[in-house]
Amino acid sequence: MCSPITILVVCGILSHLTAANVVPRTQVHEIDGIPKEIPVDITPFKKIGSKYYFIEESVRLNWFNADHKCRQLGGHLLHLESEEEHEAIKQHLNVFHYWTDITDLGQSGNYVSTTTGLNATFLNWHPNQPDNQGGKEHCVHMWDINLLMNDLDCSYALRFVCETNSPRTVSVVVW
Ligand SMILES: *[C@@H]1O[C@H](CO)[C@@H](O)[C@H](O)[C@H]1NC(C)=O
Ligand SMILES: [Ca+2]
Repeated sequence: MCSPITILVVCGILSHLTAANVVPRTQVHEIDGIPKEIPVDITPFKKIGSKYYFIEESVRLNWFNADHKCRQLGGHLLHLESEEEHEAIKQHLNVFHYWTDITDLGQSGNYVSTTTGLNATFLNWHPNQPDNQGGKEHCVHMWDINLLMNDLDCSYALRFVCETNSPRTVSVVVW
């Protein structure tokens, strides 16, 4: 004899077993980037080379505010990693002053990337830089026609480039 409650429990188990017999098949794929056919809006970032950037051409900010603006957009200041990346981004820049994510505010002469919190690994200094002119140049920008690096007073208002993580696409197929 079953009480109504027992029957409910048994029926619950039976339906669970029945459902468990039909094991859905799943496959998970993870790929770099976003397939063209998937309409993902990544503005204001755009892909240049293999990374994603936002180039601020109209507003000029000091280094701290530029860093803040990039974070608000879900990114960080430009984090250059190679000569190849430097060449790619240069083609898209219109003037000769853009902040990067590098600073030696923590310890003069020790250039750190605020993206990684570690020593900057790619530094392509303009000739005779960094010179820490007047003892108050602690933020790094890309400068002059070749957009090479120079240390500059962090309070100067410059254009800047933000960068965001490269998107990855994860698909789950169930059938
Ligand atoms: C970072 O660079 C400084 C010299 O500029 C060096 O003293 C320090 O050990 C480096 N830190 C790491 C984690 O490599
Ligand atoms: Ca300088």
